[in-house]
Amino acid sequence: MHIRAKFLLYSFSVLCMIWGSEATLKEDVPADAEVDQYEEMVFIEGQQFTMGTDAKDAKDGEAPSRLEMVKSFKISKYPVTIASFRKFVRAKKYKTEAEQFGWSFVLEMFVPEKVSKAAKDRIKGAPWWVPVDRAYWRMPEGTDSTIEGRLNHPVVHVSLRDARAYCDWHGWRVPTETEWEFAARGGLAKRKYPWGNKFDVTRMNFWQGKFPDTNVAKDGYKGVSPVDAFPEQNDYGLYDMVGNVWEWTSSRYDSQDDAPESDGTKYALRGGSYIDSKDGSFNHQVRVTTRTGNTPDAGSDNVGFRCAMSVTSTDAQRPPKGKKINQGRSQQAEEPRVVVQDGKKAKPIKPNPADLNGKKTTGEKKNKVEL
Ligand SMILES: [Ca+2]
Repeated sequence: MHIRAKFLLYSFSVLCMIWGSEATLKEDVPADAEVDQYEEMVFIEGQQFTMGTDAKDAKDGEAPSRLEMVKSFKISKYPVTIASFRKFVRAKKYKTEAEQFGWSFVLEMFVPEKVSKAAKDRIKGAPWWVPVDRAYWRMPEGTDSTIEGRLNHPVVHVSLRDARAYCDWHGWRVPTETEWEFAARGGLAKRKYPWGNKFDVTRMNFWQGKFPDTNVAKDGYKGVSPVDAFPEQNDYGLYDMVGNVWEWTSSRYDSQDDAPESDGTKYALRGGSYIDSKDGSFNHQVRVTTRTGNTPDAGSDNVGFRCAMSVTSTDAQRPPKGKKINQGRSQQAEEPRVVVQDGKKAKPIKPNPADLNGKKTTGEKKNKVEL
């Protein structure tokens, strides 16, 4: 081979090696407007606020109301999108827990009939959750499903550990439950929804009809919707806080159930999802205090997350909108206990999908599931 040709071939090889070695660095992932527009964070100035509710229909620890303190922080304007999560996966070659398990829960309505019929190990009391092989964020309904046309949807089938890994990559973290609720309230005190006390069908994705057989979807979506399908929900400019998908928080979930939690620590999820209801007649009533809990390896097609980051007073800037709020005492952060993954990747049955009130059914599925 001619020397010049050899040199060119060698140079090309070196360039490929350099490109390959750096392709996993965050800064080398190409900027993508479609991704970045949903990665904006909103500054929230800390203060004391009333968390929870004293409503008679409160459940799962929504009650009683109590005063809590929050330090100033930033929180994602939108739930993390599929596009953003894909960027993270490409950069880190990350495998979610759902991929490691080899399956995840999908609502039966979206499962192909032959897959649904073949599925075993349904959850007693919640048979509409189908364990679908190979369902994960990139194939939300399992084999042959795709994220094409859904890049602006919230990423789903993600565990708390997956959420932490994503947020860590950005230098962010998963919000505490207190931060999440304070952000959702949008500067309003003791209101039922992020925008006030009046239910508004045009502002969130929830289930309309008789669950699980009828889904009239007057809100335009039978399943998960884009993160900006509905207007911003409060004066902080936050989208999709209630409805669409549950969101992980970093806070421990202490059920009102007195039973000892010997089967795994649970963490709080907030916001409700597309299978939840206006009045709580099935699943959960979607409102600003709605909560459930699950173990950190859980995931299903109605669970996502957003990120947060701590800020100091010198970072102070006003929220883009909202009421003037006063700086309060610092809050004791609700950082979770560190949970070490046990390395068991192939559990026959994962923890529950969302909307099971934090009650876990085992692989035998003999436990009563309360909805
Ligand atoms: Ca809907």
